[in-house]
Amino acid sequence: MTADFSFKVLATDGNARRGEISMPRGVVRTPAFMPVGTGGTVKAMYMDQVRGVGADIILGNTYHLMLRPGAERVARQGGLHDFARWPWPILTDSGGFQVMSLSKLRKLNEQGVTFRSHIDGAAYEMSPERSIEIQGLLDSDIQMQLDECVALPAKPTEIERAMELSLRWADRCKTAFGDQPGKAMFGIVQGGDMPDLRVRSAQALKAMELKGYAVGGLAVGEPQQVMLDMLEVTCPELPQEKPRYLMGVGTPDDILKSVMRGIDMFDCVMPTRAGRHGLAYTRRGKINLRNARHADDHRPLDEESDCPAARDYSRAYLHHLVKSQEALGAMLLTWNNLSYYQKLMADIREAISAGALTERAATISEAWARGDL
Ligand code: PRF
Repeated sequence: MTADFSFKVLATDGNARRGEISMPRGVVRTPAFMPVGTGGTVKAMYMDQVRGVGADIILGNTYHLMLRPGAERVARQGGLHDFARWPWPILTDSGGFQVMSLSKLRKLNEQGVTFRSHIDGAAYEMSPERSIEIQGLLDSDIQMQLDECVALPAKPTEIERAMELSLRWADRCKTAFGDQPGKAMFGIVQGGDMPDLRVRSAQALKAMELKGYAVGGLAVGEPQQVMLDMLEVTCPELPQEKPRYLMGVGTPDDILKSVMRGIDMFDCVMPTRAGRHGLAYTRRGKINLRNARHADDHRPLDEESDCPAARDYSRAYLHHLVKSQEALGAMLLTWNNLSYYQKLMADIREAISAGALTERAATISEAWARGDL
């Protein structure tokens, strides 16, 4: 642990990097998967369990926390780490993306966004400066610039307008954030599915000399190959010595392929949300515990896992919990899924150090393709 924020590449394998982000609250081993803790909780998980499966950092959301319980209230409670009892690093998203997908009556202009809460219809304003102020009140370790993400497909003029606006907002966020040793503000590359816009966005952000860079505006409706193509044009434009975060991605397959193109950090609701919907991730693919074929199956999800949820409970019991909508069903499956995701990341990191990522990726996807045991 260090007083400042720093990133070190420890090993590379092709374009994939294994590294370490150090900051006062802890070290993040990369490639990293950040469990989503939207409203100050990783749903259906105790923080002990989140830590126990190997998470070094979790994600929180400016949008949700500003609406409820409010950023100033979290600050009065000593910040998000104390409030939620997660003393390790937290990255917060800036709110722009969530405003666009969740709020009502949104209006966006140069100054920022005005919107109404999806909870009670109350009116709010968010500017780049206010987003950074809120992330500071939360005491977030890695803060994100306010950006505009357009869903794909979109018109080239729309994509370009949003990308340029996001660059101006990046500059304002950089000024608002100032110099905070031990913390970081990341810029977000936009540019939709247009390679030339992606390159321009990445180059302009690189010139701002930020402590890290995210790739946004992907996994928003385009085919996987388009996302991968965009990573192939974007990553080479970003500085080698800074962390790269692909926002809101993804499936295990998306993660493997994105790591191989140079991404270091990920977040996604998939393992937590799927867990609450009766879906289990395993080495042999996804298992839908709602299916009647599990009703008399005494086997655990994966007897070789070191996660109790995967190893110690029968599929018959998990099926029963899910069918009866018991809270414990969501809890056990979320635990299993986050454990699976963290194990995947640990395998990826180890394979990079061994210079064997391509082979390991093939082994992993062959096991998925073989299907359930
Ligand atoms: N911008 C922000 N948050 C995000 C995205 C984005 O483009 C995405 C897109 N996949 C997820 N979360 N600020």
